Amino acid sequence: MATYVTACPRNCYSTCSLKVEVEGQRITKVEILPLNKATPAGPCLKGLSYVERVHSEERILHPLRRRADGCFARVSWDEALDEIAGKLTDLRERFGPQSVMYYQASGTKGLLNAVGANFWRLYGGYTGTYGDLCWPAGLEATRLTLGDNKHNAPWDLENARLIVLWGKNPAETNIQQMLAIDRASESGARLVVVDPRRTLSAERAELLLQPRPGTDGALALGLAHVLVEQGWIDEDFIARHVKGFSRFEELLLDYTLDRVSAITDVPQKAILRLAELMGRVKPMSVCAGFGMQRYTNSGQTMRALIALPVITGNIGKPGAGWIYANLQSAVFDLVKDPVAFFPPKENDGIARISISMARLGPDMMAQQEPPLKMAWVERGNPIPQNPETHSVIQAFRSLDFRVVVEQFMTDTAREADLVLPAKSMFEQTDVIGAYWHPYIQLKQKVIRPPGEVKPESDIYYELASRLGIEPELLKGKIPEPGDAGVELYLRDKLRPFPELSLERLAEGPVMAPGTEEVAFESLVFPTPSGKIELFSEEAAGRWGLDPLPSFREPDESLLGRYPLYFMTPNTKDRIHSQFNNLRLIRQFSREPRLHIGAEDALKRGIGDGDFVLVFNDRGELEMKACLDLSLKRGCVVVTNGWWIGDGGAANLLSAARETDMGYGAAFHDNMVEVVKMKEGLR
Ligand SMILES: Nc1nc2c(c(=O)[nH]1)N[C@H]1C(S)=C(S)[C@@H](COP(=O)(O)OP(=O)(O)OC[C@H]3O[C@@H](n4cnc5c(=O)[nH]c(N)nc54)[C@H](O)[C@@H]3O)O[C@H]1N2
Ligand SMILES: Nc1nc2c(c(=O)[nH]1)N[C@H]1C(S)=C(S)[C@@H](COP(=O)(O)OP(=O)(O)OC[C@H]3O[C@@H](n4cnc5c(=O)[nH]c(N)nc54)[C@H](O)[C@@H]3O)O[C@H]1N2
Ligand SMILES: [Mo]
Repeated sequence: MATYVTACPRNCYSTCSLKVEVEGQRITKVEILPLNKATPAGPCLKGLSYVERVHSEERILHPLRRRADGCFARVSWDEALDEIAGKLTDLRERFGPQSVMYYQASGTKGLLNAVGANFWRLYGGYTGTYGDLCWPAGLEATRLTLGDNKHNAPWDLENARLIVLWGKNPAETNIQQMLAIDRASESGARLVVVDPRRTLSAERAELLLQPRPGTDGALALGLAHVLVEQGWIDEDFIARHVKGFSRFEELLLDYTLDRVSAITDVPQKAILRLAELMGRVKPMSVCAGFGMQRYTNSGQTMRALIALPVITGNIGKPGAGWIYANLQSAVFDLVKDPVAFFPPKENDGIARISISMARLGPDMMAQQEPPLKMAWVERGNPIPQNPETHSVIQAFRSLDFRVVVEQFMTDTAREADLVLPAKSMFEQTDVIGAYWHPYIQLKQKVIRPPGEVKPESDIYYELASRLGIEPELLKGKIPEPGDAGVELYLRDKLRPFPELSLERLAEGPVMAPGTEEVAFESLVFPTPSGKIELFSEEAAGRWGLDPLPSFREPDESLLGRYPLYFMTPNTKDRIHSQFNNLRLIRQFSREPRLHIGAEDALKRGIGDGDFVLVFNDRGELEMKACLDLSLKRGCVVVTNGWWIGDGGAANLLSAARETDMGYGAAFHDNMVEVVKMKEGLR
């Protein structure tokens, strides 16, 4: 038996350091490696299920070709790669390289992910995507306000005396943050949650505010109104470091307690209580999740939220801050997010067309000159995960040729002509960062890829040689197949950072060079004015928005066509569409359920376990109802990530729509009706 140090590369805050035990070519145990100060305990349920996931009999181990009858049959790598190279050559000649779409998403972190784009550039260009499904409205709001996306180290939360979890549910999505919250609570810190659902994270909170979805901007402005009125602000901090406070103060006049209470459906008393805590208890950390930044008004919402730690002077101090995204470990990126998500400039030297991640389906179908003919998908499952699933399916079906690189037969892989088997996290070495803690980590290869699995970098290398691309051109861009090639590639990327040698990383996590454990401690803000910008000309210039973070009702509730907010949060049982096919996970999460409150259920004659139809004008889902007293009236919930075959693919109901800034996806701006299915319909 051998033990290795590695790290989990899933798209998750925690990005845990792990220790794995290996016997022969089998992973036998996955444990936490407590050297990472942010992830001292764990692993989560998914971490425990890796033992099953890697060796699952459902894993795709060979290239598969769709036959004329629609079934998949095993083909050799030579057949698969020859066919792809033939298509690529033909399409480039007839329509140009941009007739091929390269789609990649959040399946795994790593420096080697860049190899894909390197290949497609060498191919001569491609159609790519801009924006992101996850968090860019909040990233852009933070960049506009504070100048940079960074926050205090996760363990610093213990120093907070007031913790506000706003639209974040770490008990399910960032379990180690709950450890810091526990330690803070033991020494007397106060905990408040703002979420339309009474989440697992709210169990220990002294106060839960349940705003109507999408109205958090108004709530934040109402809180700021009370803070200013009561003099609970840090005037000295504001005078030195804040731009636009007097105009912000004027804006607040409109957000009186009674108006805000009416908009948000939060009792005035609760708003006053939270304002008083924010005004009197210091230091305060506002831990903002991603929930409220996936609406059509989200960027402005997030700007209004950031104003709360700003006007109370809770920036640049231990235990304080705006805890949203910590990109301090993104040292390898030349431009830090969110700018990285913006559409590439016309003249960036690469013949590239870029379409919106949020409007993937409609934009794929709308593309002309050249029209899309082929798609290559890796590290993503866009059919259930991108908005407007039916249009994504239609767009994929309208192509001539589809390649999906996958570990499992997902909804997207099922649409492919060729499915290529993908590596797991244990089968190729890579270097990964994180977006919550500041560590850089080595994700080690600890077993050989099973069956005929090849890492993407090998697949690209072999395709490149089939396309006649000179090996000279691949240097530093696509590693030679095999471990030595990968090592060379990684050493090259690490060269500018002597503290990040592969040897050092093999011992455990290393804090990124230049990490500030207390972010913005120097009170330098890289905004145009050098100050924190509550008034942002860039917000107006770039996004056509009010330079102040004024509140606007989200599109769908403005329309008022359907009565129920359709919420699709994450769950402890999955990372988005991954893990749910495993036996361990199925024991916790067998089938999708429509969670609905008692009042909304009674009104519709729905009982617990009844089959219901959830619908709007974009689609419908059929599933069992689960009566749930933790929900705000008017809200129903299906966790996202179910596959179409499970009957719970939430994006069948969402609209392909962008957020007001940052090119995010406004999935959550989604309203539905629910009816009980008539007996006999099932
Ligand atoms: N176990 C697990 N962990 C994960 C993931 C996972 O899928 N599973 N995914 C990872 C990824 S990629 C992400 S992006 C993060 C997400 O991490 P979180 O942001 O913590 O999770 P979400 O479920 O997206 O949203 C958080 C909360 O926002 C609430 N919410 C929705 N709309 C509103 C609103 O209008 N106002 C307010 N105040 N709250 C609202 C939801 O009820 C939910 O409880 O988690 C990461 N960690
Ligand atoms: N309605 C609704 N929709 C949402 C959300 C929501 O809250 N509500 N959340 C959104 C968010 S925050 C996110 S981040 C996205 C996530 O959506 P995606 O980025 O599409 O992520 P996953 O669903 O995790 O799918 C990743 C796929 O990558 C595969 N994979 C894993 N490792 C590798 C690898 O090394 N190589 C290859 N080739 N494949 C690999 C996995 O098997 C999996 O099928 O979903 C978004 N969709
Ligand atoms: Mo995400």
